[in-house]
Amino acid sequence: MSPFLLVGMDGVDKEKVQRIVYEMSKGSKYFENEERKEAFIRQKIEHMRARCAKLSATDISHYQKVADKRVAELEARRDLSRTWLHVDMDAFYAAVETLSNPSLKGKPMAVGSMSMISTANYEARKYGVRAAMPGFIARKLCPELIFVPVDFEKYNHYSSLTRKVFQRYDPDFIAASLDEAYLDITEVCRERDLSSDEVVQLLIFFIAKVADELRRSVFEETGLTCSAGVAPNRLLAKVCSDINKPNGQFVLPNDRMAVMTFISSLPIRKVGGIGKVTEHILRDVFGISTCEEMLQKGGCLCALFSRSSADFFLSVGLGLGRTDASQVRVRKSMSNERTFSATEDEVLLYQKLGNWRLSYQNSRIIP
Ligand code: DCP
Ligand code: MG
Repeated sequence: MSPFLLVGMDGVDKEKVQRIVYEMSKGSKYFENEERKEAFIRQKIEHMRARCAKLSATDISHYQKVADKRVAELEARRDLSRTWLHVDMDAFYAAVETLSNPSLKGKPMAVGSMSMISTANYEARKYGVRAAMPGFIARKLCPELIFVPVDFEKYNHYSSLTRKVFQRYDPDFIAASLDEAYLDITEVCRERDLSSDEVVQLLIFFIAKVADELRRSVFEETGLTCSAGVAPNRLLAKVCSDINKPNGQFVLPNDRMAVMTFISSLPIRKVGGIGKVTEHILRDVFGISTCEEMLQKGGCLCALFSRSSADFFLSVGLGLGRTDASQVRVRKSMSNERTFSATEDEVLLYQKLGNWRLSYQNSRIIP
């Protein structure tokens, strides 16, 4: 899934969208809950600011040394030997629905219902319509919006067609969801005599050809477009696949300078794992809005966050991410998501949970 809620929403009148969303959700349970969450975050920010203000000069110098040491350790583990490709289908459910009903082409449409929509095509996004928005708000933003109900069987079918293509590039590709996957294309590049010794521009050119060919095969075999990002690790590949979406690609070569330049102005929210809350905290407590600033504020981050969180932030500042081979992964959990209209009916909720538990017990688990 894409981390950017606003992909395809350039040029949208954001103020108008915000006003309509505000007016239509004001007073609802959802709205009250959002307000509660915001109050909690504000409190957390105040608390962290107070902790920051209490740090003495000695504390600051101590944590700066801690940060410098961790940055050096992380840098020493930088791996530029692999080439990862992240592929993400464009407006997936909506594109599949348009394939089976071409009359939808060019018209604003959303997959879902008046209570909740799963995604919207790029025509609808121009009006501010997006995934996880109640359909009645979407209709207000775009009165001619067409609704199509979800059909998971269809999405599973098309997903398996895309996976047949991915498998040809990396038999151990990692499927992150129905519409996205990570492929280690190091071997494919090697077979084509592309090595990291090539001049960077040449390397970009040849890798782009591989990505282009993969996307073309997906289109030929499914009729659907996708976007791709290529980078030395999975975290960056995912960021890259969103840059030229839809139906585009971006290659970041396996070169430290290129990575550091890329990361220097990258807004932190573009990085998987940094959501709305973390973005808010990092901005309001530390004044961090780009990945590079994670390194500049490294001392404060080490002082206020746990070791694992601070390490994650510092590694983002260095443009590091996972490069390890995909292993056969054992399923550790299962989840299912359904959207209800507001209810306080406990009996109904327990009944639903019971039904799902039974259907899971009967389902086959493929690790
Ligand atoms: N999806 C969903 N609920 C969400 C987000 C997504 O049910 N909150 C479903 C519908 C999407 C599919 O998952 O079609 C893939 O999600 P993406 O985030 O990749 O969104 P799209 O593929 O629709 O659009 P794009 O990737 O072009 O931004
Ligand atoms: Mg997608």
